[in-house]
Amino acid sequence: MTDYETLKTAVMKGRRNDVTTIVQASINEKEDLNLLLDKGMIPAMREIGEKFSRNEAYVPELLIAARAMQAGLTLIEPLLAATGRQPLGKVAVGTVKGDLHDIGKNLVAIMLKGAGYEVIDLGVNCDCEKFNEGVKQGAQIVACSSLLTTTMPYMKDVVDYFHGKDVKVIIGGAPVTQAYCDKIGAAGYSEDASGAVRLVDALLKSA
Ligand code: B1M
Repeated sequence: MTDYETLKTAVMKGRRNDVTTIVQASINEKEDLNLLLDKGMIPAMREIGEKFSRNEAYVPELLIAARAMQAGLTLIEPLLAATGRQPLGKVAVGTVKGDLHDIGKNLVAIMLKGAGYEVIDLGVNCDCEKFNEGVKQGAQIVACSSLLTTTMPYMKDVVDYFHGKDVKVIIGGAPVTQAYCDKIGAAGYSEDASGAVRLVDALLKSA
């Protein structure tokens, strides 16, 4: 029987091989894979994300935890798809037009996946039409990332593009602020990746 605390610690510490071994053993034993996610891996990513928000963990730790999480997910995902586990919701993430920075966006995507959301990763340099592709695939939320003061204004184009449509646009990235979010009428802003998870949780709960 899987020790979920051991699995959680292995993800948080970024011990990819340990995660793979534990997850594979659980699969071999035909254990409930939802429990692996709900009691081990997802709480691990949530906790490391919270530590990151409190400056108790840093980008490299987040990335190695994410890599360990991904190693486990790679084993579990096809099996879960076959059992029909429902994701909590669908989010399209992308870095806005003109901007090629993707490390923060990738962290947001990983944290959302880790929290149980289905993520459509649209990549970098996304224009409104590209974001709309995510919406056409069922995304209820569009999460835009920008790292440059020159690309940040494009977030308003995205907000305006989806105005009146049944989709919420949320924004983040180093130069972005809550004041900017309020100014352009986005549905929400978060400072970091775990904040993005909390924001999506709140927006989908209130929908
Ligand atoms: Co660039 N770059 N860069 N760069 N780069 C910055 C952003 C810069 C601040 C460096 C500097 O001058 N001090 C500066 C921007 C200045 C400004 O606009 N005010 C800059 C510049 C100028 C440029 C170029 C123009 C340089 C040039 O070519 N002359 C060029 C632009 C290219 C382009 O995009 N068109 C450029 C290129 C690059 C590299 C390709 C070399 C590389 C990117 C590699 C990659 O991403 N694959 C790069 C890097 C690495 C950086 C720095 C050093 C690090 C960015 C990073 O990854 N941070 C950066 C300086 C810095 O930030 N100290 C810099 C780590 C990451 C985890 O943080 O992305 O902020 P961040 O994401 C956070 C939060 O912001 C938030 O969550 C994440 C995790 O907590 N978040 C969201 C992000 N997106 C979110 C979306 C959400 C919610 C939260 O949705 C709801």
